[in-house]
Amino acid sequence: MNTILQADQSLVLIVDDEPFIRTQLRLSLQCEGYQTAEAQDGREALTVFDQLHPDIVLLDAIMPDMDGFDCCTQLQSLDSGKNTPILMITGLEDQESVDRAFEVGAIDYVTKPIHWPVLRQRVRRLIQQSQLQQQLEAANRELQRLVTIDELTQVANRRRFEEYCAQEWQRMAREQLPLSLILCDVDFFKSYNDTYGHQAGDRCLQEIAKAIRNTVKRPADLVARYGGEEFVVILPTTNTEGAIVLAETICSAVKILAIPHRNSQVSSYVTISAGVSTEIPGTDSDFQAMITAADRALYQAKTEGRDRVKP
Ligand code: GH3
Ligand code: MG
Ligand code: MG
Ligand code: MG
Repeated sequence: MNTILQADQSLVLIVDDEPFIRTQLRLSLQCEGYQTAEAQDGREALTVFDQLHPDIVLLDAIMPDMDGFDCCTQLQSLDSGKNTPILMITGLEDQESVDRAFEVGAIDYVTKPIHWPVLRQRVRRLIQQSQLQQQLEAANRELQRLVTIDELTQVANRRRFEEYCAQEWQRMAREQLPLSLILCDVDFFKSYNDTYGHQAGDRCLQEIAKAIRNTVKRPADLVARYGGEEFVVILPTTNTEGAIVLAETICSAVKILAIPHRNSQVSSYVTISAGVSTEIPGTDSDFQAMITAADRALYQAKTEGRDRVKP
């Protein structure tokens, strides 16, 4: 194994059992400005790959111990290997070998003796394509984040809530299990803004969102910002009693943040009120009635004095 590491050049992993071919490839690639790493069989290639995460693998087919086909299969099964182009370089020209190389996931295939002008173009193109692919995937992830996450509080947004609620409504309908909803609203928040300013109001919402998120722990539960100072929690497979217990815990978690609110009429700290509703969904209905019920319960909590939970 021979490695030269520099910061900003693509790394090519050369895998071949013949030292002469490795040397020839190494020198040619280094002339082009690539970094190189080497392995002399499939097994060593897996180890080097795992350590160095190369940008491309040039893989010989026939090698002792683990051949190129098996090595290619194993690289493809690695999380970090799925997106790395593997170019097979081999003396085998029969149809079966070519077919097999593509079946195990090689992205391209060149035969020996190596025709260097062709190989250098292929290496360059494959690395460019793979980098472009990675940029696209990163942009896609960011887009997905932007359309589903509330920018201020970093919990799910209203759109994600509607989508997830519809999905879980159908799932609970199929399994005939209860779906619960907690709708939370900050008490006297208008006067909080009036007293401490809108920016302090924003920070307050961020802290409340974090407190709710830290309280809601099951992977299937979803916390979302429903509107201005309202948050909603979806609880699949949860009955009313369970939802009330969690709603009480959320209210306490917000209260013990001890965010001063000198103009609240119920406490010297920021508090929230919560409405809880539960349904065993039917396949022919939707979740709107459950939201209306939670909203009604929230209104009840407000009129009965705030800083409380109502089913
Ligand atoms: P109640 O106890 O009845 O809920 O009273 P309230 O004052 O909380 O209710 P109201 O609906 O009158 O006021 C809600 C306030 O929340 C008004 C609005 O300016 C504020 N608000 C909504 N979204 C945001 C936000 O993103 N940032 C800040 N700082 N304030 C917000
Ligand atoms: Mg060989
Ligand atoms: Mg409100
Ligand atoms: Mg409010």
